[in-house]
Formats: sequence, structure tokens, C-alpha cells
Amino acid sequence: MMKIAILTGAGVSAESGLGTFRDKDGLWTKYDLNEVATPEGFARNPALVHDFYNARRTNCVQATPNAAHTALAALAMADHDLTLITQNVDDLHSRAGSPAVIHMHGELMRALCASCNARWDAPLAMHPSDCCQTCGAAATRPDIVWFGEITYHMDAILDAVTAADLFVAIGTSAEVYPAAGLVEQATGDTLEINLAPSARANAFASHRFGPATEVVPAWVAELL
Ligand code: BV8
Repeated sequence: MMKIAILTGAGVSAESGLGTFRDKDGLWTKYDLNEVATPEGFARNPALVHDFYNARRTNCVQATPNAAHTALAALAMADHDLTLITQNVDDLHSRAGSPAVIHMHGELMRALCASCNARWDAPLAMHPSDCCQTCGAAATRPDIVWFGEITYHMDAILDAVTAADLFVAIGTSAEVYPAAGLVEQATGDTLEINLAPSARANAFASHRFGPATEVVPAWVAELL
């Protein structure tokens, strides 16, 4: 029985039709992250930010989990102690059957009240005039961690990564912190699975390169 900590990024959802961020036709080549993914951008133009996340929420609902999501869900059922951490805000890991997913950058399908911190399932389309179901304030936002904001669940994430016999990063460019720095916290073996070497490839002991829907099921099959 191994303790395994897995960190996933946008690359694991790419083959489900959900764009990545930094690839050649990635989201950040079409949108300015300072406008749509920072608290300052939201304060300046909440309608623009809601339109950005409403479109991604619609894409997410229309997308289906792929073979990589399914394989990781199967690994969670196996005789290993698995902690699945994701930078992704989509819900494809959960829809594939992964029982416990730690969303360190938040969730598209959840809404947050910036006034009283209440959370609830987000409607498909959110608007600046939406009011909080708990305090009534018109201060609702997507439950997403924007740049310059503290990432969620860091204590549980660091506990899992430092205690793991094996830390695996899947489908991430390793350019966004603190996620990209987790490999340094790992005390056990480390493996990078990605289409190509990430910005932190040198920090990993071993690598497997190729599309997630091919490489992840093959790797999981060796562990089952
Ligand atoms: C914070 C939600 C501080 C929004 C996101 C240290 C050094 C430098 C900078 C910093 C630093 N520490 C902090 C910073 C600042 C900043 C940061 O890292 N900036 C970067 C850009 C330089 N970090 C922050 O602001 C963080 N907060 O530090 O707070 C603080 C501390 C105390 C008190 C107050 C504040 C918050 C970061 C979180 C931001 N939110 N997402 C949204 O989703 O809209 S991050 C965003 O990037 C996404 O969530 C995404 O998950 C994340 C990383 O991207 P990836 O998932 O890796 O995606 P990417 O497109 O880059 O790469 C895809 C990879 O997949 C590629 O490698 C590709 O080859 C591969 N691939 C493609 N197809 C496939 C594939 N692999 C396999 N199969 C395929 N088919």
C-alpha cells in the first residue's frame, strides 16, 4: 500500500475539449489574465469577469471526463492511499468518480459571497447584480482563486505531499505558484506526466511524456 499524492493541471482536461492556459491557443493567449483572473480586474469590470467564467462553465457542463480522469478515479478505489489535488476549476475528476478532489484554485461550479464568505452551487450564468443567498449582499463572485489570492487547502496539500511515498504531477506547465513548488516539498519519489517537459521537469526523478489519455491509464494499470 503506497501513499500517493497527485497534482493535476489543465493538460488532464485538454482532451475533454477544455482549453489549457499557456499552450499556443491557450486561454491566456485570448484573454488578459489581469482583467479576468485577478481581484483588481473583478473590481474594475465584474460583468467582463462573469462573462468569462459563464462561458467556461457552459463548456465545462458540455464536456465529459476522459480516460485520464477515469483511470485516476479507478486508482482512488485501489489499495493505495491516494490524495488527488488539482489546479483545475472544472469538475471532471469528480464526474469521473474520484471521491475526494482538493481544488486548490477553486471550482467553476461554485459561487462565493465576497461579503459573508457563504458558498453555494453556481447557476450556469452569474451576474454582478446577483445577491448572496445568506446575507443578501450583491457581492457574489465565482469561487475561484485569482492571481494574488491565497490558494485553498494548503495545509492538507502540504501534509499529503510531504507524507507521500510518490508525488506525481500530471498535465501542468509548472509555471504557477505555489502549485509549481510542491515538488520541492515532496520527500518520496517524484514523477512528471505531461505532453512535454514542464518548467520544473528537472525537479522530478522520472518522466513520462505523451497525451494524458494514453500515458495515465498505462501508468495506473501498472499500479492496480
Ligand atoms: C499567491 C484560477 C500570494 C483561475 C489560477 C513565485 C514565483 C513567481 C510568481 C509567484 C510566486 N508566488 C506567487 C506568484 C504569483 C502567482 C504566479 O504563480 N504567477 C505566475 C503566472 C508567474 N501566483 C499566485 O498569484 C497565487 N497566489 O501566490 O498568493 C499570497 C500569499 C500570501 C497572501 C496573499 C497572497 C495564486 C495562483 C492561482 C491563480 N489561479 N486559476 C482560472 O482558472 O481561471 S492559476 C491557472 O494556472 C489555472 O488554474 C491553472 O491550473 C494554473 C496552471 O496552469 P496549468 O494547469 O499548468 O495549465 P497550462 O496551460 O499552463 O499548462 C498545461 C500543460 O499541460 C502544458 O505543460 C502542456 O504541455 C500540457 N498538456 C497539454 N495538453 C496535454 C498536456 N499534457 C498531457 N496531455 C495532453 N493532452
